[in-house]
Amino acid sequence: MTETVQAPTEAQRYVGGGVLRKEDPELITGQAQFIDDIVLAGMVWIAIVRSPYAHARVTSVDVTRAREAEGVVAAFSGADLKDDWAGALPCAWPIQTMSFPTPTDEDARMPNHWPLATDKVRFAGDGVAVVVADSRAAAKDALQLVDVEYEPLELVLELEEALAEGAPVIHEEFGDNKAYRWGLGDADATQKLFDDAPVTIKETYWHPRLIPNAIEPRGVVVQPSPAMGEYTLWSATQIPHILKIMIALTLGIPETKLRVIAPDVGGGFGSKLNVYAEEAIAVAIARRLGKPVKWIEERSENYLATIHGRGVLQEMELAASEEGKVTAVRARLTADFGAYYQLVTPGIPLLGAFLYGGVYDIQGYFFECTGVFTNKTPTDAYRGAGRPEATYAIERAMDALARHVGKDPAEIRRLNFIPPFDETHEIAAGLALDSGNFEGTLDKALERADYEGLRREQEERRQRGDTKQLGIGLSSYIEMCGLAPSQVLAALKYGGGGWDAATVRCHPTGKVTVVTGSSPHGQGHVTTWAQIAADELGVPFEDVEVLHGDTAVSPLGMDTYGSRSLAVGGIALWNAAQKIREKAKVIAAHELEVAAEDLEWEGGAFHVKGVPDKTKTIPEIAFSAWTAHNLPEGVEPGLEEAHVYDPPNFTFPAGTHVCAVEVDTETGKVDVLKYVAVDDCGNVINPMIVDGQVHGGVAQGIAEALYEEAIYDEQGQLMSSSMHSYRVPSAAELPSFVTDRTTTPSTTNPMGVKGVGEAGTIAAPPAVVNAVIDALAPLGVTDIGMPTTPERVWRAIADAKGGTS
Ligand code: MCN
Repeated sequence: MTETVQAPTEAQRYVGGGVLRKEDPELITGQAQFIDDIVLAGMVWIAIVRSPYAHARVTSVDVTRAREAEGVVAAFSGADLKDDWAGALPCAWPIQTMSFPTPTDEDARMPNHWPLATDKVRFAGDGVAVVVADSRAAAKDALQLVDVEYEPLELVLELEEALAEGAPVIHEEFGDNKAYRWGLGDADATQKLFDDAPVTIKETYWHPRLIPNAIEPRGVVVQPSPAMGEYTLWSATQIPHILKIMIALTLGIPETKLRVIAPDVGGGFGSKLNVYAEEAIAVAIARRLGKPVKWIEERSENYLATIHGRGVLQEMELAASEEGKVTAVRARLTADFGAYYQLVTPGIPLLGAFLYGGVYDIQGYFFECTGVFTNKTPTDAYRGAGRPEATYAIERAMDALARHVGKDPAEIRRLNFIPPFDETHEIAAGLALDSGNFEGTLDKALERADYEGLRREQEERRQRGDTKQLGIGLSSYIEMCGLAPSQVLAALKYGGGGWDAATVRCHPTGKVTVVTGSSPHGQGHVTTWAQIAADELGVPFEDVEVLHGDTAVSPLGMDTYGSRSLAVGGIALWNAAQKIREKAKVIAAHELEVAAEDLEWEGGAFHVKGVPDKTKTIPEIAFSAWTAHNLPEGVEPGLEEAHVYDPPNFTFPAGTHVCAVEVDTETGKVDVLKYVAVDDCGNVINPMIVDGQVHGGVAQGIAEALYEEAIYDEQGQLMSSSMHSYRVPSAAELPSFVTDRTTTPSTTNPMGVKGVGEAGTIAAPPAVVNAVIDALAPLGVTDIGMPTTPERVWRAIADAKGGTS
């Protein structure tokens, strides 16, 4: 696991430089091909009849009237399609209750999730029938002609009521609504540390349900080839490779007969890391009718039928000494899984399970999570997935501890940081961190934020009794990304591997094709992969073409999520490029009539040691390898290499974010005045892309802290069901972010890189909420729930004042 880390050298012309994104000209001139741009001859449209009830028995579904409507080609109920499925929709992470030193439940419960419900509906939006028509409008109009009779059932929406004795049961076969209970750590040893601690902190935090808002909603197009029994499925997905396997299994189609293409995809943020009912239904209809089928999600459907994120209740405890040195952390979660499992629903809490101790040097650790079914849209991965929850809990609790022992939030963090390390460091939760310098990120963030200046201004406002108070919030985070070593995934009961693949093809004309198993949907892999290949092969950046997202072109891959692509897929590419260099070196030595050991790679070419002008470049060798006129004995023609990389460990990016807010104590309005993000993602391939990733992530994190929340009424209807009522912030609500970096190369991989795709979303919520509480601490406010809307802030002030304001 200790490969030598290569920091970018001067000879590397592209890595580390702010190369402009190759993919942008196409995207910003309207030439990209998104799913809705795909139009096939003879194509029919589908639309889904969705339940208006959150919990009801389906007593009858009659599609007769819909079938007779103008433009309608067919209509099917869930029962009509029952035999089309070889299996239910997949859940790839069937968590079993694991043994740990407290009582355990039986194995995890795996409810069947059929593409269309037949017996009962379990959330408002659950599909019950599908209409097929020759236009989108005709399909949509005919939805009203499907006659469905429901027998409404009592419903459960809140976690506590779902777990209560005698609660209505969503999946009756299980007898109650508990999905699983899973734990980590030594409960007794941790309890002892709590018993011995002079200071303990116990806080409760709620992570609201969030609705992912990719700029492009989901969509599917299926082209069947009935004579061959073959299907091409285009989907606005993050995971074409995983989708292919899962659709093959759900529909009983041989995997060899299915090709999945992710065209240009307008963002996903985790919500397109899934296998959705509509994907399976579209293939089923294409198979039945032998016609191309299309479905495009509407934004309001996106709110109901695409997964939600978070929805987690946390009980967070710290044990500490009198001066605030933390000895133990205990976190207990209750997670709202919604009505069904989607692809990785049960695994989301586990992605944070190891990180509730944050960047702090603690001895005792205990985590447990209870997953709960409710009559709401299923939850699953949303940017950060499990890690924002962990970071929020520990960073809020550290501020609570600082207030308790009378220390500055920066001081309490310094007292507790794991000291800098550049070799593996094991933490109490059992992870082996790759490298870290947490205090380094704090120092830089405080300096960039002018922390002392901010504290001075805060004091002045307090002295003056200003109605607008200043608050300063810190968040020092760590995440595990680069998902993941396959063996670790096995231990966590995940159904797939964590490797990724790349192929490098050097063409005789000197051009290079990189085929990657990652599937970017906004992250810029076409650019950063080209930077890596250009430097490793000594070719111009412009000469590298990166292909992705089509299982016929890149058959091997594990796709893009968990900030894994660079640390896994990028390293696969790096390794494939090394294999090219190894083969090229043998050919170069042969042509230059020297031993391979006499060659050195310098400035993007092979040189004979001591004879600098005797050189061979990769494009020259690619041509020789193609003509094959003069190859050394045993060397095959052509210059193409592939590599599949399974990482030995996660990578652990970290950082400190500082947020300064102004809180209007009369109205409760919060304005973010300053936001400084200092992130450490190891060596950086493209600083501009990294900054962009941080910007987007921080915006989403601030949105969670201040604005966004899925709200249901007591009948289980989503009230925040459009962009009018679900508050996605725009640039106008956000300050200009200051981004900076420290560099602690990862020791896990040869490029020393760590992921960055989720850093901002993970770090921002506690930085913002800590700032809001910090502003109001002199008024006695110690807690405000997310999102900290003006109303919540105003009420917190009123409560602290004893109910008057
Ligand atoms: N990078 C770099 N140097 C580093 C780390 C990363 O130059 N040290 C570059 C990478 O080469 C890549 C980008 O930054 O071009 C992100 O890399 P990485 O951290 O490996 O993350 P992934 O590519 O695996 O992206 C997944 C991550 C996740 S999990 C979510 S959710 C998310 C995100 O990326 N969703 C996004 N960023 C998004 N950005 C956009 N525009 N749209 C989404 O849906």
